Amino acid sequence: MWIKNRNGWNSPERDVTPESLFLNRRKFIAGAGAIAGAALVGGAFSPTEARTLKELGAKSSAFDPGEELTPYSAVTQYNNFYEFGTDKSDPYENAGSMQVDPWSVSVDGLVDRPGTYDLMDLIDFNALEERIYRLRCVEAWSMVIPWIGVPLSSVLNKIGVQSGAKYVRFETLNDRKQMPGVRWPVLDWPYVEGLRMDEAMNDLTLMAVGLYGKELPNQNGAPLRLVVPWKYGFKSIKSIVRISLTEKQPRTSWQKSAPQEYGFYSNVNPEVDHPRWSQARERRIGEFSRRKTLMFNGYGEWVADLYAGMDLAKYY
Ligand SMILES: Nc1nc2c(c(=O)[nH]1)N[C@H]1C(S)=C(S)[C@@H](COP(=O)(O)O)O[C@H]1N2
Ligand SMILES: [Mo]
Repeated sequence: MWIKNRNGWNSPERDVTPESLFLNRRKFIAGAGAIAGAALVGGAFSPTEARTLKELGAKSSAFDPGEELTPYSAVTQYNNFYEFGTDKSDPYENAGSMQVDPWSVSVDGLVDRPGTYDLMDLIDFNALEERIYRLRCVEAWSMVIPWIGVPLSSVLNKIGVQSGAKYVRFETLNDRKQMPGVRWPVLDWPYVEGLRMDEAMNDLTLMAVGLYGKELPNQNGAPLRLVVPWKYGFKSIKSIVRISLTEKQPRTSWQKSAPQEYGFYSNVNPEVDHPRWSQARERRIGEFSRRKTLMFNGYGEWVADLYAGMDLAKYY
Protein backbone atom coordinates (compact mmCIF):
# COMPACT_ATOMS: atom_id res chain seq x y z
CA MET A 1 0.00 0.00 0.00
CA TRP A 2 2.98 2.29 0.20
CA ILE A 3 2.63 5.07 -2.33
CA LYS A 4 5.80 6.79 -3.43
CA ASN A 5 5.65 10.51 -3.95
CA ARG A 6 7.77 12.20 -6.58
CA ASN A 7 8.93 14.70 -3.96
CA GLY A 8 10.14 12.01 -1.62
CA TRP A 9 7.67 13.11 1.05
CA ASN A 10 8.91 10.47 3.45
CA SER A 11 12.53 11.59 3.56
CA PRO A 12 12.11 13.78 6.67
CA GLU A 13 10.92 10.74 8.60
CA ARG A 14 14.22 10.80 10.40
CA ASP A 15 12.80 13.71 12.39
CA VAL A 16 9.64 11.89 13.39
CA THR A 17 9.27 10.51 16.89
CA PRO A 18 8.55 6.76 17.02
CA GLU A 19 5.17 7.35 18.66
CA SER A 20 3.94 9.46 15.81
CA LEU A 21 4.90 6.83 13.29
CA PHE A 22 2.00 4.74 14.47
CA LEU A 23 -1.67 5.30 14.47
CA ASN A 24 -3.32 4.44 17.72
CA ARG A 25 -6.82 5.39 16.70
CA ARG A 26 -8.66 2.15 17.06
CA LYS A 27 -10.70 2.39 13.86
CA PHE A 28 -7.71 3.31 11.76
CA ILE A 29 -6.19 0.15 13.07
CA ALA A 30 -9.29 -1.75 12.07
CA GLY A 31 -9.03 -0.24 8.60
CA ALA A 32 -5.34 -1.00 8.32
CA GLY A 33 -5.94 -4.51 9.58
CA ALA A 34 -8.55 -5.05 6.91
CA ILE A 35 -6.08 -3.89 4.28
CA ALA A 36 -3.39 -6.15 5.62
CA GLY A 37 -5.89 -8.98 5.87
CA ALA A 38 -4.93 -9.42 9.50
CA ALA A 39 -7.29 -10.63 12.20
CA LEU A 40 -7.80 -8.10 14.97
CA VAL A 41 -8.39 -8.92 18.57
CA GLY A 42 -10.93 -6.47 19.92
CA GLY A 43 -9.44 -3.65 17.86
CA ALA A 44 -6.80 -3.07 20.54
CA PHE A 45 -3.72 -1.11 19.61
CA SER A 46 -0.75 -3.10 18.57
CA PRO A 47 2.19 -1.44 16.87
CA THR A 48 2.57 -4.29 14.44
CA GLU A 49 -0.93 -3.64 13.09
CA ALA A 50 -0.47 0.07 12.93
CA ARG A 51 -0.23 1.85 9.61
CA THR A 52 0.39 5.41 8.65
CA LEU A 53 -2.32 7.33 6.83
CA LYS A 54 -0.14 7.06 3.75
CA GLU A 55 -0.15 3.30 4.01
CA LEU A 56 -3.91 3.41 4.42
CA GLY A 57 -3.89 4.55 0.84
CA ALA A 58 -3.89 8.35 0.75
CA LYS A 59 -3.49 9.23 -2.91
CA SER A 60 -1.12 11.94 -4.04
CA SER A 61 -3.14 14.65 -5.71
CA ALA A 62 -2.28 17.08 -8.45
CA PHE A 63 -1.89 19.89 -5.93
CA ASP A 64 1.81 20.38 -5.55
CA PRO A 65 3.58 23.71 -5.96
CA GLY A 66 6.84 21.86 -6.65
CA GLU A 67 8.63 23.78 -3.92
CA GLU A 68 10.87 22.47 -1.21
CA LEU A 69 8.92 21.08 1.74
CA THR A 70 9.31 22.82 5.10
CA PRO A 71 11.07 20.37 7.45
CA TYR A 72 8.80 18.33 9.72
CA SER A 73 10.54 19.77 12.77
CA ALA A 74 9.58 23.34 11.78
CA VAL A 75 6.05 22.36 10.76
CA THR A 76 5.48 20.83 14.19
CA GLN A 77 7.50 23.11 16.48
CA TYR A 78 6.80 26.59 15.11
CA ASN A 79 3.03 27.00 15.40
CA ASN A 80 0.19 29.33 16.15
CA PHE A 81 -2.44 27.69 18.36
CA TYR A 82 -3.31 30.36 20.89
CA GLU A 83 -5.36 27.96 23.01
CA PHE A 84 -1.97 26.62 24.12
CA GLY A 85 -0.19 29.97 24.43
CA THR A 86 0.90 32.75 22.11
CA ASP A 87 4.57 31.85 21.68
CA LYS A 88 5.48 29.84 18.60
CA SER A 89 6.90 27.06 20.77
CA ASP A 90 3.91 26.89 23.17
CA PRO A 91 1.74 24.54 21.08
CA TYR A 92 4.58 22.01 20.72
CA GLU A 93 5.26 22.23 24.44
CA ASN A 94 1.68 22.28 25.74
CA ALA A 95 -0.62 20.52 23.27
CA GLY A 96 0.74 16.99 23.63
CA SER A 97 -1.71 15.92 26.32
CA MET A 98 -4.88 17.06 24.53
CA GLN A 99 -7.25 14.09 24.22
CA VAL A 100 -8.11 13.61 20.55
CA ASP A 101 -9.52 10.10 20.57
CA PRO A 102 -12.46 9.67 20.67
CA TRP A 103 -13.43 12.93 19.00
CA SER A 104 -16.87 14.10 18.02
CA VAL A 105 -18.07 17.05 15.98
CA SER A 106 -21.45 18.76 16.43
CA VAL A 107 -23.18 19.58 13.18
CA ASP A 108 -26.05 22.04 13.26
CA GLY A 109 -27.84 24.88 11.50
CA LEU A 110 -29.13 24.63 7.94
CA VAL A 111 -28.22 20.98 7.34
CA ASP A 112 -30.29 17.94 6.39
CA ARG A 113 -28.53 15.63 8.83
CA PRO A 114 -27.63 17.51 12.04
CA GLY A 115 -26.24 15.69 15.04
CA THR A 116 -23.08 14.65 16.80
CA TYR A 117 -20.72 12.79 14.51
CA ASP A 118 -17.79 10.64 15.47
CA LEU A 119 -14.74 11.78 13.50
CA MET A 120 -14.71 8.46 11.70
CA ASP A 121 -18.28 8.96 10.50
CA LEU A 122 -17.66 12.48 9.24
CA ILE A 123 -14.47 11.84 7.27
CA ASP A 124 -14.17 9.11 4.67
CA PHE A 125 -10.79 7.62 5.53
CA ASN A 126 -10.87 5.56 2.35
CA ALA A 127 -10.80 8.74 0.29
CA LEU A 128 -7.80 10.49 1.83
CA GLU A 129 -5.59 12.57 -0.43
CA GLU A 130 -2.16 14.03 0.07
CA ARG A 131 -1.90 17.63 -1.09
CA ILE A 132 1.11 19.86 -0.85
CA TYR A 133 -0.02 23.39 0.01
CA ARG A 134 1.64 26.63 0.92
CA LEU A 135 0.38 28.11 4.18
CA ARG A 136 1.06 31.81 4.70
CA CYS A 137 0.58 33.38 8.09
CA VAL A 138 -0.64 36.97 8.34
CA GLU A 139 2.61 37.52 10.27
CA ALA A 140 4.44 37.23 6.92
CA TRP A 141 6.06 33.81 7.25
CA SER A 142 5.12 30.78 5.20
CA MET A 143 5.60 27.04 4.96
CA VAL A 144 5.06 24.27 2.40
CA ILE A 145 3.33 21.28 3.97
CA PRO A 146 2.20 17.86 2.67
CA TRP A 147 -1.29 17.61 4.16
CA ILE A 148 -3.56 14.59 4.18
CA GLY A 149 -7.31 15.03 4.16
CA VAL A 150 -10.51 15.14 2.15
CA PRO A 151 -12.14 18.07 0.39
CA LEU A 152 -14.44 19.96 2.77
CA SER A 153 -17.12 19.65 0.07
CA SER A 154 -17.31 15.89 0.71
CA VAL A 155 -18.05 16.55 4.39
CA LEU A 156 -20.67 19.18 3.52
CA ASN A 157 -22.33 16.82 1.05
CA LYS A 158 -22.45 14.16 3.74
CA ILE A 159 -24.25 16.41 6.24
CA GLY A 160 -26.52 17.85 3.54
CA VAL A 161 -26.40 21.57 2.75
CA GLN A 162 -29.85 23.18 2.77
CA SER A 163 -30.69 25.81 0.19
CA GLY A 164 -30.71 28.71 2.68
CA ALA A 165 -27.17 27.96 3.89
CA LYS A 166 -24.77 30.67 2.74
CA TYR A 167 -21.85 30.29 5.17
CA VAL A 168 -20.02 27.63 7.12
CA ARG A 169 -19.02 28.41 10.70
CA PHE A 170 -16.35 26.39 12.51
CA GLU A 171 -15.53 26.22 16.21
CA THR A 172 -12.43 24.89 18.00
CA LEU A 173 -12.46 22.94 21.26
CA ASN A 174 -12.56 25.32 24.24
CA ASP A 175 -11.42 23.39 27.30
CA ARG A 176 -9.69 25.14 30.19
CA LYS A 177 -8.55 21.84 31.63
CA GLN A 178 -6.62 20.91 28.52
CA MET A 179 -5.80 24.30 27.00
CA PRO A 180 -3.82 26.63 29.25
CA GLY A 181 -4.13 29.55 26.79
CA VAL A 182 -7.92 29.92 27.03
CA ARG A 183 -7.57 31.21 30.60
CA TRP A 184 -6.34 34.44 29.03
CA PRO A 185 -8.74 36.66 27.07
CA VAL A 186 -6.38 36.97 24.10
CA LEU A 187 -9.24 36.06 21.77
CA ASP A 188 -12.96 35.53 22.20
CA TRP A 189 -13.03 31.76 22.88
CA PRO A 190 -13.95 29.40 21.40
CA TYR A 191 -11.88 30.18 18.31
CA VAL A 192 -14.37 30.72 15.48
CA GLU A 193 -13.75 30.88 11.75
CA GLY A 194 -15.97 30.89 8.70
CA LEU A 195 -16.17 30.57 4.94
CA ARG A 196 -18.70 31.61 2.34
CA MET A 197 -20.41 28.52 0.86
CA ASP A 198 -18.67 28.76 -2.52
CA GLU A 199 -15.27 29.07 -0.79
CA ALA A 200 -16.12 26.07 1.37
CA MET A 201 -17.16 24.04 -1.69
CA ASN A 202 -14.07 24.98 -3.71
CA ASP A 203 -11.97 21.93 -4.42
CA LEU A 204 -8.86 23.47 -2.81
CA THR A 205 -10.50 23.68 0.62
CA LEU A 206 -9.26 20.71 2.62
CA MET A 207 -10.35 19.07 5.87
CA ALA A 208 -7.01 17.75 7.06
CA VAL A 209 -6.45 14.81 9.40
CA GLY A 210 -2.75 14.36 8.75
CA LEU A 211 0.51 15.78 7.52
CA TYR A 212 3.75 14.24 6.36
CA GLY A 213 1.93 10.94 5.93
CA LYS A 214 0.80 10.64 9.53
CA GLU A 215 -1.99 11.77 11.82
CA LEU A 216 -1.92 15.46 12.69
CA PRO A 217 0.21 16.26 15.70
CA ASN A 218 -1.90 18.00 18.36
CA GLN A 219 -0.07 21.29 17.88
CA ASN A 220 -1.16 21.30 14.22
CA GLY A 221 -4.83 20.91 15.10
CA ALA A 222 -5.50 17.22 15.71
CA PRO A 223 -7.60 15.39 14.92
CA LEU A 224 -9.36 17.59 12.37
CA ARG A 225 -8.50 21.02 10.98
CA LEU A 226 -9.29 23.15 8.00
CA VAL A 227 -6.67 24.16 5.40
CA VAL A 228 -7.59 27.06 3.13
CA PRO A 229 -4.38 27.72 1.20
CA TRP A 230 -5.32 31.01 -0.50
CA LYS A 231 -6.20 32.68 2.80
CA TYR A 232 -4.02 33.81 5.68
CA GLY A 233 -3.17 30.97 8.04
CA PHE A 234 -5.60 32.01 10.76
CA LYS A 235 -8.58 30.92 8.61
CA SER A 236 -7.24 27.35 8.83
CA ILE A 237 -8.96 26.56 12.13
CA LYS A 238 -7.66 23.71 14.27
CA SER A 239 -9.19 20.95 16.42
CA ILE A 240 -12.72 21.50 15.14
CA VAL A 241 -15.62 20.43 17.38
CA ARG A 242 -18.52 22.19 15.70
CA ILE A 243 -19.63 22.90 12.13
CA SER A 244 -22.69 25.08 11.59
CA LEU A 245 -24.30 26.14 8.34
CA THR A 246 -25.72 29.63 8.58
CA GLU A 247 -27.57 32.19 6.55
CA LYS A 248 -25.67 35.11 8.07
CA GLN A 249 -21.94 35.68 7.81
CA PRO A 250 -20.40 34.39 11.05
CA ARG A 251 -18.33 36.73 13.20
CA THR A 252 -14.86 35.28 13.56
CA SER A 253 -12.63 35.51 16.64
CA TRP A 254 -10.04 37.59 14.78
CA GLN A 255 -12.66 40.01 13.44
CA LYS A 256 -13.97 40.47 16.96
CA SER A 257 -10.50 41.10 18.34
CA ALA A 258 -9.52 43.75 15.76
CA PRO A 259 -12.05 44.38 12.96
CA GLN A 260 -9.89 47.04 11.30
CA GLU A 261 -7.03 44.50 10.99
CA TYR A 262 -8.81 41.23 10.22
CA GLY A 263 -11.73 40.95 7.84
CA PHE A 264 -13.97 38.00 7.10
CA TYR A 265 -12.28 37.13 3.79
CA SER A 266 -8.60 37.38 4.76
CA ASN A 267 -7.40 36.39 1.29
CA VAL A 268 -3.65 36.50 0.89
CA ASN A 269 -3.17 39.81 -0.92
CA PRO A 270 0.22 41.51 -1.32
CA GLU A 271 -1.56 44.72 -2.35
CA VAL A 272 -3.60 45.14 0.81
CA ASP A 273 -1.35 45.68 3.80
CA HIS A 274 -2.18 44.82 7.35
CA PRO A 275 -2.61 48.26 9.03
CA ARG A 276 0.58 47.67 11.02
CA TRP A 277 2.83 45.96 8.43
CA SER A 278 3.25 45.22 4.74
CA GLN A 279 1.96 42.00 3.18
CA ALA A 280 4.10 42.38 0.04
CA ARG A 281 6.77 39.88 1.08
CA GLU A 282 7.14 36.84 3.29
CA ARG A 283 9.83 34.72 4.85
CA ARG A 284 9.65 31.05 3.96
CA ILE A 285 10.55 29.23 7.17
CA GLY A 286 14.04 27.85 6.72
CA GLU A 287 15.08 30.51 4.21
CA PHE A 288 17.04 33.63 4.94
CA SER A 289 15.92 36.20 2.39
CA ARG A 290 12.32 37.12 1.85
CA ARG A 291 10.28 36.31 -1.22
CA LYS A 292 7.39 38.13 -2.86
CA THR A 293 3.94 37.19 -1.64
CA LEU A 294 1.69 36.03 -4.47
CA MET A 295 -1.92 37.11 -4.96
CA PHE A 296 -4.17 34.48 -3.34
CA ASN A 297 -0.94 32.86 -2.16
CA GLY A 298 -0.42 31.65 -5.75
CA TYR A 299 -3.80 29.88 -6.01
CA GLY A 300 -5.55 32.55 -8.12
CA GLU A 301 -6.08 30.17 -11.02
CA TRP A 302 -8.52 28.19 -8.87
CA VAL A 303 -10.07 30.89 -6.71
CA ALA A 304 -9.89 34.35 -8.32
CA ASP A 305 -13.34 33.81 -9.88
CA LEU A 306 -14.90 33.59 -6.42
CA TYR A 307 -14.17 37.31 -5.94
CA ALA A 308 -14.91 38.68 -9.41
CA GLY A 309 -16.25 42.21 -9.08
CA MET A 310 -15.48 42.49 -5.37
CA ASP A 311 -13.30 45.32 -4.07
CA LEU A 312 -10.68 43.31 -2.20
CA ALA A 313 -9.40 46.40 -0.38
CA LYS A 314 -12.85 46.74 1.14
CA TYR A 315 -13.55 43.03 1.60
CA TYR A 316 -10.17 42.20 3.13
N1 LIG B 1 -8.00 27.05 17.00
C1 LIG B 1 -6.99 27.71 16.42
N2 LIG B 1 -6.76 27.54 15.12
C2 LIG B 1 -5.73 28.22 14.52
C3 LIG B 1 -4.95 29.13 15.27
C4 LIG B 1 -5.24 29.29 16.65
O1 LIG B 1 -4.59 30.07 17.37
N3 LIG B 1 -6.26 28.56 17.19
N4 LIG B 1 -3.94 29.81 14.64
C5 LIG B 1 -4.07 30.01 13.18
C6 LIG B 1 -2.89 30.61 12.57
S1 LIG B 1 -2.63 32.27 12.88
C7 LIG B 1 -2.08 29.93 11.71
S2 LIG B 1 -0.81 30.71 10.88
C8 LIG B 1 -2.25 28.47 11.50
C9 LIG B 1 -0.95 27.75 11.79
O2 LIG B 1 -1.05 26.39 11.48
P1 LIG B 1 0.19 25.42 11.76
O3 LIG B 1 0.57 25.60 13.19
O4 LIG B 1 -0.28 24.04 11.47
O5 LIG B 1 1.29 25.86 10.84
O6 LIG B 1 -3.27 27.92 12.33
C10 LIG B 1 -4.43 28.71 12.45
N5 LIG B 1 -5.47 27.99 13.19
MO1 LIG C 1 -1.22 33.02 11.26
